[in-house]
Amino acid sequence: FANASLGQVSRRFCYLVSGMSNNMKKLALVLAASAAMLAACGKKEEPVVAAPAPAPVAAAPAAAVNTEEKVLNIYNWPDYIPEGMVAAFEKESGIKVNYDTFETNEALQAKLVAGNTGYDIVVPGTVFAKSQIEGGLLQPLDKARIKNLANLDPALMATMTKADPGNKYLLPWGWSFTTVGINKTKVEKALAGMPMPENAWDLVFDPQYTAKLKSCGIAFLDSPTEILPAALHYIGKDAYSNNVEDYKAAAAMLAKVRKDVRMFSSTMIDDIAGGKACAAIGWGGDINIAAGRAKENGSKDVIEALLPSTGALIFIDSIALTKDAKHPNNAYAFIDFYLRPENAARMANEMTYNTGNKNAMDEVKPEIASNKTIFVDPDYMAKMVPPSSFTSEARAALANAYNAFKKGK
Ligand code: N2P
Repeated sequence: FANASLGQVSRRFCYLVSGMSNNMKKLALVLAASAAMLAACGKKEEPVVAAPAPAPVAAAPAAAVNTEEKVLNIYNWPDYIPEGMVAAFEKESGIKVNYDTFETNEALQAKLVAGNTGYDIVVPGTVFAKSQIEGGLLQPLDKARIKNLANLDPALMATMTKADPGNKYLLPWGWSFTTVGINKTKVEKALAGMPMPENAWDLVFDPQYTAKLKSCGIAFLDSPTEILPAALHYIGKDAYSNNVEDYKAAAAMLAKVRKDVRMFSSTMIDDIAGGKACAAIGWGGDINIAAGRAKENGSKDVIEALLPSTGALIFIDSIALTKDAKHPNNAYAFIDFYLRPENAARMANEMTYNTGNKNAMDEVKPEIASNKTIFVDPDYMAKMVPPSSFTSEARAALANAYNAFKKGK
């Protein structure tokens, strides 16, 4: 915490507790030592659990009886729900779910801004959700209708108040971090005796390494708001900077590695597992999925999500109701279903994503619970870059920087 402001410290502490609550022993220790800071985590927000928000106008008259057509339209990221979970909900509820996917926050943003999405539930990262709330694109949740809300980790909810003051609009779907993922076997071969860098970000941002790894394939997420924050962080700037000059500096750094980047993709699980890329800027959960898939396919290669010495970038993808959702009652039923501990445990076990469900740990497999890239250790959590948001000026600057980078200019 050496260089952190008090705000940063308490924010990081909230993350820290969020990570720890998955490990009750450690949590107990911290609680004892830091009761005052924990209280501060809770102070900024309204009570998370069962705080009845004002009922949305449309739903008020018929709260008890669900007269909606038995349909629910969900728009979520790919590879982000265990197999059969939608079918299980459909069977139990009689509600037919249409489940579509988007690959970047930018794509979801464009859809929401265009309006009439037809979707009831969407899952934006908090980095985008803040402005979507402010822009009236989402509607407040009627928390009285979500009884399993009590399963959610208050520390994670406190963290989310930065995007959603009072926790009125958003609930966590899944969280992880943007980092460097590698096929270690292939990377070591391509480096040909050159030692692995101390800071894993060097593998994708330092030409000394990228020049070697281009032979086995470097992949970047295809999203300005993923790559620029990582690049800014790498050059020692605020990952969510509002300074246009910082974006120019990041673009200059990126330009030096452009020729070594083989592909831009936001669904690179198969690319990594199948050997098209040996080093990637990707999402922790997806990299772990790739590792599992490679094993299933009989590969002996070791695929790993790395924990860079300077930290990775946390993201929290959040459940939200669109402003014009046609099936809010069905949406509440699905949200409550998703927040059951057994479903959160499946998200961890099968999708290697953390959901912030504090009552799921009993059902999480030991090999998942002990994976430090899924349930992050508190000391590493303190190094992570927490999510923030962008001004529209910064959005323009980062889109320009990204486009120039991708075009190779
Ligand atoms: C995709 C998970 C989305 C993470 N599998 C990025 N927000």
